Amino acid sequence: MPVDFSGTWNLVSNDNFEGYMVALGIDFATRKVAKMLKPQKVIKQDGDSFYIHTTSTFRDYLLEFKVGEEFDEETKGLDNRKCKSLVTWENDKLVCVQTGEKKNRGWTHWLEGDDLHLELRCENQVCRQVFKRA
Ligand code: YOG
Repeated sequence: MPVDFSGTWNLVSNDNFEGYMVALGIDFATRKVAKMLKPQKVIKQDGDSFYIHTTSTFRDYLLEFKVGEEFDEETKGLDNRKCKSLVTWENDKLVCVQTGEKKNRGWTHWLEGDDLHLELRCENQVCRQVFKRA
């Protein structure tokens, strides 16, 4: 049985989100608001097609992609950069590399027990988020 990330997930912990946002160049006032948020993720997975909608009271971000197919990503409402993104499977982990202005940018999703994990990387910063099913 392949791993299935589908569902509605609520953020329960968010380690070093501040460092990740600083690495992305997010200004102080925006960071102050953003770190108070408890985002929710709605994930729809159909084979290798993904829909990941991250929502909050402040901004939301929708990403749709197919595993193994590079796409143009514009991080609208986040840091507003353009990158070439590619998501691949590494065993049961979903790994995204976001090639662009920022070095070492990307993220990894995996399941651990009943929890959804997300590691967000930019330059030398790593943010670790954990979500539980809503
Ligand atoms: O997830 O790309 O699931 O896209 C990263 C926030 C905060 C806005 C959130 C809004 C980066 C202000 C998306 C937070 C900080 C701060 C809720 C992470 C930038 C700006 C949208 C992400 C992947 C994997 C799918």
